[in-house]
Amino acid sequence: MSVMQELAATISVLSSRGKGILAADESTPTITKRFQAVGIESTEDTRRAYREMLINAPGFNQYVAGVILFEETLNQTTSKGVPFAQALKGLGVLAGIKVDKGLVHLANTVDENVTQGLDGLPERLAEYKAKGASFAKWRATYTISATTPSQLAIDTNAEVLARYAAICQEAGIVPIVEPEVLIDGEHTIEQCEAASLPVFQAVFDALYRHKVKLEYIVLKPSMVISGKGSAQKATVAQVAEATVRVLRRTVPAAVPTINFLSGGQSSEQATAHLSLMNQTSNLPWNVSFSYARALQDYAMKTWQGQSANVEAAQKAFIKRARLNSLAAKGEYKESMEKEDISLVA
Ligand code: 5MM
Repeated sequence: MSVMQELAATISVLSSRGKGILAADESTPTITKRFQAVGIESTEDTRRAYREMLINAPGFNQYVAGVILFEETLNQTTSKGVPFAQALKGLGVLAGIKVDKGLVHLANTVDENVTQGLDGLPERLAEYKAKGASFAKWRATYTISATTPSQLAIDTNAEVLARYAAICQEAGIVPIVEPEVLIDGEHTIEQCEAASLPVFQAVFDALYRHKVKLEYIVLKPSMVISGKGSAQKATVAQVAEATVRVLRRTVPAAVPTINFLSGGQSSEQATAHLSLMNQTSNLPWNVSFSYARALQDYAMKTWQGQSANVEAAQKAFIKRARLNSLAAKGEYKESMEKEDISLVA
């Protein structure tokens, strides 16, 4: 298969309507923080058992087209001795891999970051591909304050995201391009809109400069939303409207699929926002999810690291996966939150 055929095959699965991506690629410090918050010890084995519990949830492949893994998980096997990527393949689900090496301070800025990990990326991609990964993920973050995001942070992160995406495509790996305007802060939705517009614009300028084929990327943006500490909480309708407005102004129709991150929203909010966006007419892209917390929070709390809780945790996970699958078609209703809809349709 040629590189272009590989990219086409992968993107056609990832952009399936009504399916999304499970982000299970928390680095060890991040998953440890999440586990500790609910009283679970973080060891190589608990992380493996937790992620195996998620991918073994009955019916999960009806709602999820791909799972982003952390390198540790890609190198692990399930309790049956099957490598994770192979276990996913058996379910008809694609394996992806977080390839960025995290955030570092961007020199000559005040508390802004750039994402690192380009050195040796082609070699790492070849290794990940041999292990079964067909797509990758790279996250850049931007903070909102009176002086940020700075033009320097916007330009630098856009350039790095585009270089990563070009390197992935050359290797036959579909890149998830993830610019995250962080929800932390007291900003209003208007301030978030004003910050998100140049961020997404710069990302697409850089993708163009680096000759990235937009037909073979997944865009994973943050939604346009009021800050966590804002006194003026934006409504679901305001978030859906502002997000669609910004994306229409910045994201070419050649991009097949936009899969949002949840970024610290509650599980219910992330689902409601996605569904309302999908009720907008004439969206040029598939609009779906690539959530970590909004898919996993209830499941993680329910699991508690106990095998006796696996079934209940899987039900909690499938409920969120199914509601988000409905939201990706604009068919979610708040009343569904109270229904026992965890069983496979
Ligand atoms: C923004 O984080 C991504 C989506 O997760 P949420 O839906 O919870 O916002 C997520 O894929 C993230 O990039 C990974 O968890 C890796 O994060 P770290 O902090 O471990 O690099």
